[in-house]
Amino acid sequence: MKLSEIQIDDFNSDGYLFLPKLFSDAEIDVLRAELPRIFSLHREEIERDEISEEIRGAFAMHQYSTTFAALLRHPRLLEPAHQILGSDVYCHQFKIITKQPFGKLDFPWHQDFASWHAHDGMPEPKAMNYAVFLDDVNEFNGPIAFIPGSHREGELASEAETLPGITPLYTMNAETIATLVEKNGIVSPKGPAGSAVFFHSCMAHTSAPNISPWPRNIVYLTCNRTDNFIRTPTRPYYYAGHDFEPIFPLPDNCLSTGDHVQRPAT
Ligand SMILES: O=C(O)CCC(=O)C(=O)O
Repeated sequence: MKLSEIQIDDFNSDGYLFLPKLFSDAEIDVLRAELPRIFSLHREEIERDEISEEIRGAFAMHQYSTTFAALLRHPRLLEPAHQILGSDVYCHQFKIITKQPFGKLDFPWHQDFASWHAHDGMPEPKAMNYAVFLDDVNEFNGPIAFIPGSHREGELASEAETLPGITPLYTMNAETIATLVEKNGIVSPKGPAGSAVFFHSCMAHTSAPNISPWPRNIVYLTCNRTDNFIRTPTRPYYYAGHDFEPIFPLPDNCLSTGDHVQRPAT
């Protein structure tokens, strides 16, 4: 799937692009059917709150789910990645962030590039996120929120903040966010399951806890340009990919052919 010039212009100006219903209900059903199995696995790639055991997310799902391995190479994500990043790309991170009904998980304001730069030695903000909603996302179940245009400021000041269970996140202070919001406001792309949002690695973003009875699962594929590979791969592979080989798209029907049918859990 190729993005139009207008879509690329919108992405360059706003720092994000929202694509309602990029994936069909049938495709989302195939992905969602995998979630109970994935979240029941006791592997280091599955992140749980140490006290409440609340699941926060699953990382590197392509290693233990053939269905998600197909999504990782889906042409509706990878072809736009090639267009926007202008090069071959590899997978820096692949994760499901889950917000369970009435769950506590939130994310303070941050730019992803700040953490990738500081932790992983990523030279430039030439990686970005291709996110797919696995559930309907509304104003109550913890949607992601952006400051449009904030990516044009480049990397801004941030401080490493320790959050339960994950490597410290480089978060932005209230003053920086207030200045950006004063200029550009806040938007929150919401929509039905199957919708996608692609966003720049310097996009300032956040998300609040889920105050609703509805789950909110979003998959994030982070693609990095192969020539922008990370220089200090010190974190585990599931936080920062150590395999810099380019990835290429599968056929468009890769989620509906049955080829992804699950192998037994490892
Ligand atoms: O899914 C979310 O609520 C936000 C996730 C996020 O910002 C991140 O993983 O960097």
